Amino acid sequence: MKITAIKVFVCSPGRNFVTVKIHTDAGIYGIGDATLNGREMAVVTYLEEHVAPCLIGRDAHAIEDIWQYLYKGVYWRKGAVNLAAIAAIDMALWDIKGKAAGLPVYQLLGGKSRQGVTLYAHASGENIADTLDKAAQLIDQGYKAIRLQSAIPGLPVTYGVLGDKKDYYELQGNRPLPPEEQWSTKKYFNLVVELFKQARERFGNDIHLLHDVHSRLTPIESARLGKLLEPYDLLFLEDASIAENQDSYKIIRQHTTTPLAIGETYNTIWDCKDLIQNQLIDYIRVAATHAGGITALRRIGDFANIYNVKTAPHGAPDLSPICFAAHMHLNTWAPNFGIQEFVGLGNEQVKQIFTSTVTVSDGMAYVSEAPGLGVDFDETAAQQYPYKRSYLPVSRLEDGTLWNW
Ligand code: GCO
Ligand code: MG
Repeated sequence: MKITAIKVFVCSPGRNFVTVKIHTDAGIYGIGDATLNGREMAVVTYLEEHVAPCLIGRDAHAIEDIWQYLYKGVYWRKGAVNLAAIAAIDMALWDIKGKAAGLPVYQLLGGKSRQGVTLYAHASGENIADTLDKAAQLIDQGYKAIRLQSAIPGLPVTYGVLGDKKDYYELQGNRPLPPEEQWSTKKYFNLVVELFKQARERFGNDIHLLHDVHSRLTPIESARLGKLLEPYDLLFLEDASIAENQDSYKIIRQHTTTPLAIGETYNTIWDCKDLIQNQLIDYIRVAATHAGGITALRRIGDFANIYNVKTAPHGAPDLSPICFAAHMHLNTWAPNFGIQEFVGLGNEQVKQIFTSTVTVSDGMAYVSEAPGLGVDFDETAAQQYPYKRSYLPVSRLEDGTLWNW
């Protein structure tokens, strides 16, 4: 089965998505997600100019060889743009293999390890009461795990809080340049411990609670936060600190038993190898779209399993429903799956363009038995929503110093 064409699409149904479609001479096609938020067109050019020409005529079944060809075969290796491109090709090839075999991808990975995939939903509010009201609504809908984020008194909008935007799908669109936000670790500490104290008082001990620090603390500050949050029993504390220096997590680890999660910005296993093998984290959050597709995530997941690290794939709205479907197949199979982040199946335009067979009920998600990834892409519908240049915000300390957003 030979690859005959590779097409790249960019659409913006509320936010930008980059989608790859691979056609074969057997009449089967596959799709993959190559969205790199705020740098979308770099991946498009990389795919069209540097990747697609090398793959025409190759055997669509040779997933591993094509992965190695695009990774090892490129002298430069690594990189967010490179790995997003490889990821999309890889997902599309798994989709094709599944369709050719008449099997859903999870069957090709080894079959079901569980009946359904546990999700964690987001409650993001303007203050503690608002966040907890939103969490209560999610609990009523059946979610058993909730991520809590709240605006910080004295600071304008920060990560995880919607401000004047109606929902996650409207975070992008009319930003000619990156918006600037503000950060104060002192103000944050005052808020966050109180948020979890009140959450436990209101919801008791059976619900799982999570929180995303979004990398804004130093390791010793994270260690202190982990300690202060221990009484409130988090499922995990996400992205407490940047771990470009993976050793820095030793500082956090030696002070707190709060479980730690990281990985949504990682591109390869090398970004998390030390964190995993030194058991400095509890959950690895790599995304299929940003870390090289299903082939790479399976490998990272198996490696993590040896060290009792569970998988918890990134599930933000800037990953398309194709990535979510890829995660769902991995989650259904992985023996060490932990939990899947979930922000909904998308707005109406997203659902019109990406028709997914994944179903959600009572805080759980289920893959279908459709061959391949079980998600389709409507090119004509996508054309109605052209690309809009857009950026993630940047963050500064109160004195103007650039900080981690
Ligand atoms: C999360 C993430 C996202 C990222 C986003 C950036 O945990 O879901 O932190 O919200 O900020 O994916 O593009
Ligand atoms: Mg995050």
